[in-house]
Amino acid sequence: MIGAASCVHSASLAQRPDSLSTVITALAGGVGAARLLRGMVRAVSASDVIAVVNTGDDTVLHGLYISPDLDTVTYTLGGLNDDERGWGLAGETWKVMEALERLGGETWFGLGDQDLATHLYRTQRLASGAPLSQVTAEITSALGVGARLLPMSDDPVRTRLRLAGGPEISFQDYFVRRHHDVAVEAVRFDGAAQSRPAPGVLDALDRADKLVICPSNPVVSIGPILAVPGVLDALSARREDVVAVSPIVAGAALKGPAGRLLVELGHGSSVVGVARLYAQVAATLVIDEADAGLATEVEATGARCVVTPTIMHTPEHATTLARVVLGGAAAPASSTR
Ligand code: FO1
Repeated sequence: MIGAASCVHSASLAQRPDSLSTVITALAGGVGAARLLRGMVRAVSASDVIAVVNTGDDTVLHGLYISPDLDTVTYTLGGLNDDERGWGLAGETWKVMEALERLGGETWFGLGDQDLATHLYRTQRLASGAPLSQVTAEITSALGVGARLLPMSDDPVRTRLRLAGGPEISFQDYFVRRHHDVAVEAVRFDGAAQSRPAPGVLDALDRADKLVICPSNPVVSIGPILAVPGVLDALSARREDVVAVSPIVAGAALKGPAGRLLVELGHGSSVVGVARLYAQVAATLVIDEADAGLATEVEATGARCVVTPTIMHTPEHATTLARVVLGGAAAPASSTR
């Protein structure tokens, strides 16, 4: 496999002929994934896109079940998200948080007034016995999302981080409360071994024409999805059809702690470290032009390397990137959401 293909410039992929109705299954974390998925549903029919979304970040606060990555992807594909913040809803107000602060309640995790409706709805539906996958389908349908979003599992899987020389904490404690500004020595996915893929997940991996690993944190966003029994095997079996997009550009993550975590956990903060982490599951790694000098090292890991601009400043940039990632093999937009 090593050296089987030389480094490919994005233009040569984009010249491939289009084909109608190419089903794409993407593994997705939060903001970076949401942006690429928004590009995908502009590049192909939204109904041809399935996203398997990380739920390792999920948490219960104030008695409410919060599923941040599902909500970030849902709001972005529904055209409702706050683009600058990346998470939450555009035009959000924070009156409930202000009132909670006056009471001395916990406000380190910002829940906007409109966003709270999502968590209220989800919590009530889960309490009445509906699985997360069913509730997700209800929410995405109500918010006009054309793509199919699947939680990685209906069972609880929780990302836990052990701080260097310190305690083990929850993902949101690490990410939001401590601003991911603390050293981590280990990560584990509590409950993963007992979990089952949500209905439709393995089928989506088996049957997709193309599979994409979105530019999400390989350790704490994609890692939990791969930890659900059956997912790693299903993806490895499709390795030749899997394209991963590096979330690392010029040695650092554009957003969040991916760069820092990769270093702390011994993988190194470069596209080469990302290529090594995905060696078993992805035959192709898309890297940014800023990292073109590392393409040969990426290919030495056994991956085909595609060099292209990967920073999604605007939805148009995301659409261009999506077309490159899909190798031009997808139909032109029939949905422009
Ligand atoms: N991220 C923050 O940095 N601060 C917050 O207060 C915060 C609140 C929040 C509420 C709902 C939601 O769906 C997401 C929220 N996020 C917040 C984002 C989220 O915690 C992370 O971006 C993801 O878990 C990492 O992908």
